[in-house]
Amino acid sequence: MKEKIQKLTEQFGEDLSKVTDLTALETLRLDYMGKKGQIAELMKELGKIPVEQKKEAGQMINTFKQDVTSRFESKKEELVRAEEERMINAAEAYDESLPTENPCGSYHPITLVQRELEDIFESMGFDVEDYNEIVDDYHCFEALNIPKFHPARDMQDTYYLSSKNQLLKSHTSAAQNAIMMKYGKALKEKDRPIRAVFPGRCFRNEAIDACHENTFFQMEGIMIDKNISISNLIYFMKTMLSEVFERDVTVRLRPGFFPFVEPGFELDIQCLICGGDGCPSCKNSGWLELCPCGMIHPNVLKYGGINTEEEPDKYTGFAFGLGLTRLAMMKYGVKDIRVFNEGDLNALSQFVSK
Ligand code: FA5
Repeated sequence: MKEKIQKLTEQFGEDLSKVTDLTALETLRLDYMGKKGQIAELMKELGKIPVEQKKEAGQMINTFKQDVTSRFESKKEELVRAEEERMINAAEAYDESLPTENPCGSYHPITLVQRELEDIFESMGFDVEDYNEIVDDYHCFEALNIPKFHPARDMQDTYYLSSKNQLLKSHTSAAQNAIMMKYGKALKEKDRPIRAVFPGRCFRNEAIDACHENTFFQMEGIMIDKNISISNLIYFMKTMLSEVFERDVTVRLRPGFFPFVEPGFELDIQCLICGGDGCPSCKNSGWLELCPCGMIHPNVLKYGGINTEEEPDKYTGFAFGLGLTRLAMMKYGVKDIRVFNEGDLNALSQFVSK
């Protein structure tokens, strides 16, 4: 047993030194620590050896296991750090002062990110919906459980138009009610879950800085069916982020208040410009608010014609409001949000779809 463990220790060191990415590391972990891995084999052999040798052999296996675990963890940290550095350097590779070499024009980076997300959500069965930029007070606020004079209206400094109770859409949630109305019948009569994403331009009277614009894009999503829970929400958020960034990104979920969801969450992403150390792009916090979300409030489902007074809990759903412009900042390593609206072709033509 002793010799075998010694050999395995050497072999593990050799195997580990050849690992250069997280996928290979996971394969190696399974080889050694998986259900049918080397350590499990050793445990099986332990059952067969004489009783008087068992104690020593068991200790040796334990030491080996601890050694494998700790070396595995250090390697993982090393690989994650290297990947983060690669991302940060890639972010720095973007240079807005470079002259453009593209005579044909190119898609705006927000368009590229939007299309990529639409593809991801379509592959998960979501419909992509369009909605107006000028909306009325009812859709933007009241149908979302924000009555007139509710303090939550202060969260969005809105541009009201002089005519007919209209305003510039301050968030994509303004489309929720119309989408519930559009698909509610199929949900109730054909058991077809409502799954929709709706990207759109939003307007707010903001103090502009490196991560706030007065005109920016969001992509909203809702899913409504019987028995939809927070687990469904978290699954969709995780899948979407790992598909967009094609790697694990560090996110945190914390409670957040929005009158149209209960419970509500803020989903923040660790800033990919500074790697979490703090910079102007993340207001020196190391984190960027990216995608608030939550379970749709019962009143909103009622106003959308989904649930009735008789069966107020029949259907449940989640909603999220992704900051598309901020996502583009993180994805392409753009340090200042103003780049997207400035119309500088040198800067804007550098982005390409994957
Ligand atoms: C909302 O707009 C909610 N409607 C989102 C929501 C939908 C919550 C569904 C729950 C359920 P918020 O104001 O935090 O929430 O904006 C959402 C995201 O849009 C922010 O996290 C941020 O990424 C982006 N965003 C907000 N304001 C700006 C701005 N001025 N400039 C750029 N991006 C912004």
